[in-house]
Amino acid sequence: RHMNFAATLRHFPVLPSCPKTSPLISGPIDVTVPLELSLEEVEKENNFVELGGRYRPPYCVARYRTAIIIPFRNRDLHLKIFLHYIHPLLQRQQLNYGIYVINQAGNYSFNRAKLMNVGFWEAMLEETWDCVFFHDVDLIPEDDRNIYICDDNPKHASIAVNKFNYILPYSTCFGGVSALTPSQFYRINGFPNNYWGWGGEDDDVATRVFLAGMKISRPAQHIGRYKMIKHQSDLGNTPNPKRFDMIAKTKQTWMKDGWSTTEYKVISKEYHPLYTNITVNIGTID
Ligand code: UDH
Ligand code: NGS
Repeated sequence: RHMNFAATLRHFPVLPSCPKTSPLISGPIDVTVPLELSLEEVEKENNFVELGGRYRPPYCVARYRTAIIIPFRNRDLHLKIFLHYIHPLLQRQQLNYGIYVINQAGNYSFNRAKLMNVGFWEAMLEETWDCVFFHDVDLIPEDDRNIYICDDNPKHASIAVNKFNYILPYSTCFGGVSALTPSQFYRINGFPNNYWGWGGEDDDVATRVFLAGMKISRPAQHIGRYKMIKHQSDLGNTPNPKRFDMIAKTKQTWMKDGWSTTEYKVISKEYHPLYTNITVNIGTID
């Protein structure tokens, strides 16, 4: 009887479709790093988010369903800042979304691309998402007109990062934040599984996009802006010395190695208030 308006609408049997363009979008966002904020406070800010980091607008039926996959190990501070900014932004975009943190178990060399494949599998097990965003945890979008939906071609979203003075470092760059529909993802056979350590895996994915006969789609320069949170270099993610040889051979490897050949073992799956945490054993190089 005393439910608020949004709660009343949630129980209303037929909701209207959300508008094509959300009226809640406002443009540039001032991103500062709120070091004082605790995770509990970030949870309180976001009390409309459902367990596991899931959300859908309470007052209209979302047109788009987007999963966010975050490759992760030992970046709790970044995750807290990311959640503080990403939840309100995705809600202003009126999306049905879910946040999946794919946490690599153990101290072996990090494998960002393989974690992306795992995240794709695990997210699709829960829901048939329209679009999957592959998202570094330390990149914070600075404009909410950068809509978290997919395009006709695989999308590279983080095109203007403060670290590179807001300029795309090279034309085939596909690192940081990218987005593919499931069918685009299948067409490129997902991400490579064998890039252990830093570098090159995103270039391999860009080559897959071209080999599969697609192009890279990008938002406008003034909209695809991101702030990268500064950090020390990680343990277990030193530059991979084999990466240059590997990216020269993508044409021979992409059909054999990809999402369909990803082997892993889920160690735990936890539904936290603002994200689903999936800890996985993805093995190690040989
Ligand atoms: N990541 C982790 N933990 C790690 C390593 C990476 O969570 O230990 C994730 C995280 O989501 C990060 C992403 O993988 O945003 C990419 O990591 P990265 O180290 O490739 O890129 P990042 O942008 O740092 O964080 C750039 C430093 C480049 C090092 C230069 C080596 N020559
Ligand atoms: C290229 C790397 C990419 C990387 C990009 C930007 O040189 O993996 O730099 O790096 N390719 C190779 O090493 C072959 S960044 O400074 O953002 O970490 O994404």
